[in-house]
Amino acid sequence: MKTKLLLLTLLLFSTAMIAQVTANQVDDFEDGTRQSWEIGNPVLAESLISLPADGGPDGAGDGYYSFTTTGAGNGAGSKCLVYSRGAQWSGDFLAQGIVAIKMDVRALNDDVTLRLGFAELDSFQFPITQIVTTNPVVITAGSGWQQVTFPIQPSDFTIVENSSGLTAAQVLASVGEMRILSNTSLSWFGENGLRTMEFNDITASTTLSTNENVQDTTEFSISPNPATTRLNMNLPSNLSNTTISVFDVLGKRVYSKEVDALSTATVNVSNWNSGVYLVRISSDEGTQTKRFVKQ
Ligand SMILES: [Ca+2]
Repeated sequence: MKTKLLLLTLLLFSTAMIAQVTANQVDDFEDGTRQSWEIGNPVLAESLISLPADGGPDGAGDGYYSFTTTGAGNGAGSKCLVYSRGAQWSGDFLAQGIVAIKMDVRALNDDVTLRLGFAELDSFQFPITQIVTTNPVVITAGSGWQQVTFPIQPSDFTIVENSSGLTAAQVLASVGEMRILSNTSLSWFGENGLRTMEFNDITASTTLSTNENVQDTTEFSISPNPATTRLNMNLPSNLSNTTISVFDVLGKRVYSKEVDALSTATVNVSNWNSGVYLVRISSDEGTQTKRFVKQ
């Protein structure tokens, strides 16, 4: 009896200590850790997961999370799937007003068909109702970093396993596990096959808009995008000490120019290699970054 009471006390204590999801939290992978994203085998994780310190969407100094499946079998690491259990992606997403999960994603060597999954767990940490986003987001291999938005209203989900009879809304109010998986079918599990999927800035967003950190009147714009010869930029009129910088996907700066007191700027890109670039506008008012594709 005493042992049971002690266990119960420990269980309650540890439950209270579990991190809870918070609106606008971000996993940016700048601290060199997996930030609770696992594949189910800590030893395999050491070889299948890497945490490069450079080469995220912002180039040099932007760390990210990279997972390559073993591509075969049924064990941990074989399927295109990572999960966070009993950590910062647990708790009540609805009460926090979180309506979307946003992240930067890159696929190497094969396309990924991304879905988000959420589950309520029982006291043994087993999932008892599992929901998965009905509409996947397909990331084409080799297309560079893409910012994706997963709406997570209850109606965005399909219940794929249900041993406790919960609704999607009930799961979202008591999440114990969140997962990111690639599967062309609606499934709680990832698909087999050799794939590398990479993540950055996994964000618990309270808005569905695709670019929340820039306001309309202070936003710069790029046209055309993609472009073959000219990159035209419209700059907000309120900026001072403005510098335009362009980086390639490896974080190498390929262009830089001070453009004070200009509302438009044009860069000749006809000699640039095809691919994805990041255009950064730095000024006294702050920094904005957008992706640009050279065809
Ligand atoms: Ca990062």
